[in-house]
Amino acid sequence: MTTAREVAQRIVSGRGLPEETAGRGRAPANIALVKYWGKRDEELNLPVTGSLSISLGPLGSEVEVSPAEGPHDAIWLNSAPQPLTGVFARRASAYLDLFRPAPGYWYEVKARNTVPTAAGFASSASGFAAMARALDDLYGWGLSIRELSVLARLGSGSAARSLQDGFVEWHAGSAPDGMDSYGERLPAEWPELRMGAVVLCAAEKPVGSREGMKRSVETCEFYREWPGRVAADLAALKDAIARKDMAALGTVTEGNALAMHALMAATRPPIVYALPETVAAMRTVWAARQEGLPLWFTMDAGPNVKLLFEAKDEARVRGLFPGVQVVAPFG
Ligand code: 2P0
Repeated sequence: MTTAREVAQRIVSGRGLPEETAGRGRAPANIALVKYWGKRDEELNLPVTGSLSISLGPLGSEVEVSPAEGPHDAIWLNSAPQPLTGVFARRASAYLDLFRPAPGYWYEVKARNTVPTAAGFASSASGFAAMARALDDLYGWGLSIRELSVLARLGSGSAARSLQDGFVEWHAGSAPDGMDSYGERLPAEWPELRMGAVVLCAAEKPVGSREGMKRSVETCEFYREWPGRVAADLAALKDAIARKDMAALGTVTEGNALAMHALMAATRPPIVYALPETVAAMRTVWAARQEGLPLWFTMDAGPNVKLLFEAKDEARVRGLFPGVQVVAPFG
């Protein structure tokens, strides 16, 4: 048995009701303000550091899981059957392997993203969080948010942060089995906060984040500085959130993203996700801020830019970035 299956079975065995005909779950996408980049355990997706994200409310994933006839899983994404050899179906089936009651037991999975595909918010995080919820519903396990977060993490690290709305901190934990590595919501509301997605390039990224972060841990000589930087950024960000200090939140968020991209650039071979358009967008933000607009950005493992600002400044932000898709994380 793999370690991941052993951990999953430890959480769910002995629980549950007779299987339903289908289980359903939904989960929000999340954008990290302090980023996750690097694992201490690749099979269990255990991170080197904690991270902190904001969930995107209704934007995310919905998943329905039901037992199937076989002789293989049937995986659907946005109403389209997925080829079994494709990345999406292979990752979904590998995740289902953690839960099958017996070998040769098959599932049908219908996944739907409630994020416009080109919005730049799509991620595996909401998909695996919704899948964990759908399995919990199918089997009636009645798991806690913390247990669901651990299960979702086994599918994708950042999925640990997609079980709740609002600000969610993923505790790195230290246990070898990862039972203390889960997402927890901060007791904070910030209704005026807005996040904007600026899509600059929808093409597939040259290096996936799974491969990229592994490469950084192994070859980037500055990686040893990263845990200390993240610890300081997490403390400063939690303080900014508690005080609803937009400038402090923006400063920490933008600086942390740039530090992560510096790590990527110093990885061997180097990983540079920014395109000329990315740098131009960054300069637009800096110039606007110089002129008094409280606007900051963050970037993930790709060339697109996400903006952070407050509702009162939305019109000015739209003026600068006409195609921006704006989300109100607190509804
Ligand atoms: C994050 N990223 O904190 C960071 C910032 C990308 C850059 O989490 O291998 O898809 O499934 O654990 O969660 C993307 O990594 O990686 C990610 P796995 P995941 O949002």
